[in-house]
Amino acid sequence: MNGARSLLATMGANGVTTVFANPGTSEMHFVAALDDVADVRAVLCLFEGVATGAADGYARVTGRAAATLLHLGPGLANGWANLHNARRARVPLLNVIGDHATYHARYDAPLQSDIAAVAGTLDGPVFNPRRPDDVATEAARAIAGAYGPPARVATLILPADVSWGEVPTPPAEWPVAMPTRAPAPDDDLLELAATRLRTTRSAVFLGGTATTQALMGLAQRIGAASGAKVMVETFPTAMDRGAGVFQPERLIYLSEFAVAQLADLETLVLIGTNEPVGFFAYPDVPSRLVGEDCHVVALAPPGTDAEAALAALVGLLDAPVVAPARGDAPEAPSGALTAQSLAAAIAATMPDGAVLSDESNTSGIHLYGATAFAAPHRLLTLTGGSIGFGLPVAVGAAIGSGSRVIALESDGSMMYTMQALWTMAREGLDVTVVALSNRRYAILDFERQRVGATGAGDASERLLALDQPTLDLCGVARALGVPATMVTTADELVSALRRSYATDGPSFIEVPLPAAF
Ligand SMILES: Cc1ncc(C[n+]2csc(CCOP(=O)(O)OP(=O)(O)O)c2C)c(N)n1
Repeated sequence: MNGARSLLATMGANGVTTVFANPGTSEMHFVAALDDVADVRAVLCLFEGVATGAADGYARVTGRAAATLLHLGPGLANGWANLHNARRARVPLLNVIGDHATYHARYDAPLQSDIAAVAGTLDGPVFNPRRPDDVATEAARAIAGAYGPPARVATLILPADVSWGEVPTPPAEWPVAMPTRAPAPDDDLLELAATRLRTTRSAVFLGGTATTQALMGLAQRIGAASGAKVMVETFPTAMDRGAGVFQPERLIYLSEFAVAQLADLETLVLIGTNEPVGFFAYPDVPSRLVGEDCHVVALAPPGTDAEAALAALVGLLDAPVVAPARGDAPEAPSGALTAQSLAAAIAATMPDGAVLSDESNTSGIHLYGATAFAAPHRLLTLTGGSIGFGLPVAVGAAIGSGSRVIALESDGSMMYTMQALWTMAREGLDVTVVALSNRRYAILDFERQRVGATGAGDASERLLALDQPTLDLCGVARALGVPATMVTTADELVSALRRSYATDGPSFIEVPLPAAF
């Protein structure tokens, strides 16, 4: 038995049974060992950003870590942006990076780089076993580090000679990472939060792991008993939504409006997340969104027990059970394709239990409202602001959940990681990709005004328009093995969506839309 095989066996023993991979020479023993370890499924991704985003998506829908397999520093760097999104999503993830053999490093071969330094920027622990018989324990430590709490991107750097070297005495049982309990909330903070919720203009602010139906239901009771608003962060990791699910008010993305939304609050109680701040700085707009006099109570920061905090507040406030608001999903739309009819078409046709990977950007401005009473589903959003997350996350979410995934993908973002389509085709994943083609980086038109960057001449226009040549998105999808169709009306979109939900495997629907701004 070699080090690579002991890694895979340890992963299997710890439930890390899916690996999203883009291998090279230094990972060949890991690849070969896959034939010996049946309980680990490896999925080939044609770009590292697909592998890392898929591991993020898998964790968002299962709560469990998947692994990546990446090739030295350059492979890690190619995958870094979606690891950044995963870090911001606070999901568990085991990032496995092959390296040169330990004795080869000093020769400064072409692929040599400081992998640990790059991995260190992900805020998770980094492990680097130097002998084959250390691999299993270090891997178990890395998996424990990934689960935290808080959940993190943990990295295991595996030198080639550690991978191919013999493990002299394999353990009788593979080491298992022991789960660690998330710390309970502080009693004094609980009392303070309960008192302020009752006596001041306040809001409970949810994020992180607190956006499940069960936890949002507790928050709803707290809101009803205390008079506090219940809000949710702008970009939740995985949020239950739809008919029968309590829907908190979402913090608006635009700082100018978010400041107004929070302006009258005297108390903000944080559950599962940190204090909200502006996505960017803008001239004359504050970075902090709450008013100066607002008392922020960090009751359950990331990595602590959000459920215990909410349950304790329910108890302290003696909060009775309340029914979620009722409403109807929109009718299936007809007529022109617009941001409104797109949102209505998605909401009207959504299959029960679907996962919505939302990278619709400006074209999706009506989506959140329209889907409030759609069939129950789970919403995954762009936690770290690094575009190109939606298709890779859809891959991982489809593999992890086994449910229909709808990936709403704006054209500019899609072009970062469209290789994900090939993995969808190869693995036969039930993903409906809805490609929103406004042929612009439309949000940047708007951002340009917001930051006060005036001047809109030909040179700057060429950096915002996705034309000359026009992107043939259906052509891209077909080239990567996914059947594709372009719709021209809302009626056609509704039919194409219904057809795709009834068909196994991926499908691709291109929706031409006018720019929303
Ligand atoms: C990795 C990364 N690169 C660049 C950006 C900057 N950026 C933000 S939005 C955007 C364009 C988005 O265009 P598209 O996905 O077509 O959505 P639209 O704005 O047209 O709705 C860009 C380039 C980013 N957020 N992340």
